[in-house]
Amino acid sequence: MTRPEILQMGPYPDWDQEPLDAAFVMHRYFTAADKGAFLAEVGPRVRGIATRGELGASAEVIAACPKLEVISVYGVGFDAVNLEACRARGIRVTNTPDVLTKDVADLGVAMMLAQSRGMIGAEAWVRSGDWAAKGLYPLKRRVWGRRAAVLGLGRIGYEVARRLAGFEMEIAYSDTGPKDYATGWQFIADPVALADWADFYFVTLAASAATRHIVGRQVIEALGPEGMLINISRASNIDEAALLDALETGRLGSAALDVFEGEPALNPRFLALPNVMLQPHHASGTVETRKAMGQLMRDNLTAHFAGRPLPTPVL
Ligand code: 8YV
Repeated sequence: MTRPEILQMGPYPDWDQEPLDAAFVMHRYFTAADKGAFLAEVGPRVRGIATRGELGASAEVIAACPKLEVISVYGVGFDAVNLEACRARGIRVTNTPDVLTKDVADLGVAMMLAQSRGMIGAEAWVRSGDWAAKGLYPLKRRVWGRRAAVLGLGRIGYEVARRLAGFEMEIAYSDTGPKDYATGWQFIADPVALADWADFYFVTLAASAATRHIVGRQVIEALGPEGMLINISRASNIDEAALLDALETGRLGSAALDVFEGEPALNPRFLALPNVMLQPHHASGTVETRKAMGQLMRDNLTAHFAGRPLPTPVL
């Protein structure tokens, strides 16, 4: 049987690449110097795209593959896939939900703790000799007992909130409506009112055109000079220019971010700020989770080409 031809948008670990190469003809888009020429050459033969959450598949890439049947995303977020183009042509889309939920929640909570207690600066305080030279490290803010808001109580938001309950935090959330699985947590529909109430504000919302900049100047200023914003979703959920302005002027206390507009490049204004924690989009980045994501991404492709139901379809 001839192996289906797949356009691969970014690299995967060897434990995924080897089985992919065995089952399919993989065309590595990310290594092509001239991407236009590469697409023009292989696009007409491509039946599947293997991509990652943040890389997705643009309308242009999809249009260059007239025989495209399926796009398999290594990641839960599929906002970077042009769904309109897929719907118009009946192209199936799959993602990797559930397997990454708890690791993403863990990193969000870890960022809150590390940032609130100043752990990165504290490490530098020890290594630089400041501890011996200057004495006690400046006092930081407590986490337990304070108010945590979760914007988007889906799978990841729910796991964040469950973890925060273990820190005896007061929890409130916003979503499309109250959730029956949110017992003991307050529902505050309006994202601005939620920020007004909160000390810590977790953004755990699936990104779409409708949620773009849902965390804007009003939310950021309602959170205020003592508040902390934590983003483990997508950069597009936050108005980054408003965030930078507020961090620079102290209208927002601090932020802990795993995602950035235009990543892996990021706005250099972030680098000059002492009140922001910067992480390289690795909330799902554990060996265990990435292996499960790779397996599920491959299982979706295999099922499609074997004519079986897709394990985790989004379209
Ligand atoms: C990435 C993610 O896919 O799940 C998502 O939506 O953004 C991540 O898990 C991961 O960085 C691999 O590229």
